[in-house]
Amino acid sequence: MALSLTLGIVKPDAVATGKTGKIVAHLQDAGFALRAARLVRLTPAEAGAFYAVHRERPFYADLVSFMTSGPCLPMALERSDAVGALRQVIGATDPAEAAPGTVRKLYAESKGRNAIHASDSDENARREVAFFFTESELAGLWG
Ligand code: IDP
Ligand code: MG
Repeated sequence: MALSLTLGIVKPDAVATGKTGKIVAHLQDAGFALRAARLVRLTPAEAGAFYAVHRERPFYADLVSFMTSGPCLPMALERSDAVGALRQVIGATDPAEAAPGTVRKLYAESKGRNAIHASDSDENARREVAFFFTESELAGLWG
């Protein structure tokens, strides 16, 4: 299958507890190449826009508060079937339900503070990668 890109984010809980390196290594061991990455402290407006699809959900305010609580690490990740593969590698939203060996089973604290984000479709991956990275940062990966 052709190579594709997806967006991952090491979330503020995992950055604050020093798990960034282990999570990046886990993703690389799973066949992902890191094509762009930057530590950022999101503003409430940025986090709110990124998660706008969830704005009617009861956890939205907590999610925006959590995602702005400290730096996070957005990453453009490349692999064959990148979107589907990253969802497999991160595991279920709630670490209590995540399969053994997944990033969330290994590193997440709770359903809200769950260590990592991953795009859920190719369309959203394109939007989310473009949310954080410019074309020049992506070095022509997407023509
Ligand atoms: P996903 O990250 O596995 O795609 P989504 O349903 O898209 O899960 O939710 C986005 C994020 O919102 C989750 O990763 C988690 O941080 C938070 N979240 C989702 N559901 C809940 C909940 O029931 N309680 C608290 N936080 C939640
Ligand atoms: Mg989601």
